[in-house]
Amino acid sequence: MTFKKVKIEQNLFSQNEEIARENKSIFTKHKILSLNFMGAPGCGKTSIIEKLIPELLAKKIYCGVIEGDIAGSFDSERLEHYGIPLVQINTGGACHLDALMIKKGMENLPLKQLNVVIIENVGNLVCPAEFELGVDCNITVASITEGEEKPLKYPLMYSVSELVLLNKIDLINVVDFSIEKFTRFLRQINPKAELIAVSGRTGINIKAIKEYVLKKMGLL
Ligand SMILES: Nc1nc2c(ncn2[C@@H]2O[C@H](COP(=O)(O)OP(=O)(O)OP(=O)(O)O)[C@@H](O)[C@H]2O)c(=O)[nH]1
Ligand SMILES: [Mg+2]
Repeated sequence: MTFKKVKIEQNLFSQNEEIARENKSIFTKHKILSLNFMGAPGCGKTSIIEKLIPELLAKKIYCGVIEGDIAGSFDSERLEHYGIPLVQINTGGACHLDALMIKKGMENLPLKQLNVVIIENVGNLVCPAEFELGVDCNITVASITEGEEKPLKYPLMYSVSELVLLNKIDLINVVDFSIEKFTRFLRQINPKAELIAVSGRTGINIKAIKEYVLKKMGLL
């Protein structure tokens, strides 16, 4: 019974990896930069995306978004006014997006017109990190209200990401949070990840995220 269960999981993961490779080649073919925003529920993924999109549009970088939620379309509704292509995926209970969901999402985006595809994964610090999607850049959003020790408690999430956004930095004077400690813990798990302290509310350092994206696109 236990053996059978493990075998099924291995098949699932290998099938996912195969589809993730297909996704990657579709993004590459269309010269699209794909970004996968992950993080705990409420860490500020949508808030950061809301602030980043107008920065990119101002540079004539056209974005499509795939929103992943267990249920509902609150986040898509928040982005609707930008008039950009949006796909809402409801996982119906699954705590992560998988490569097949992204493939289906891509089929519903006008890829020929896009430069960047932003994916907002389901709010969760565990499962999204286990499923490769075939993207160029995994991003973990951490918020200072979650505590400094999270990189050590959720190491996979922090180790698969090349960019970590430390959000809600506008609250630094009212939250008991040490940036030095967080950075030290992050470095134990992922010595290379870029770390940017940001605010999805006030816009602090959103321009630095834009610059990171431009660099990834070879435009800076
Ligand atoms: N003070 C402050 N509040 C923030 C910031 N970013 C987000 N919030 C607030 O945090 C709450 C959650 O923000 P969301 O952007 O919805 O978070 P999320 O990660 O997209 O949440 P899920 O999609 O549900 O996982 C909202 O009330 C935001 O206004 C920030 O930088 N500073
Ligand atoms: Mg959200």
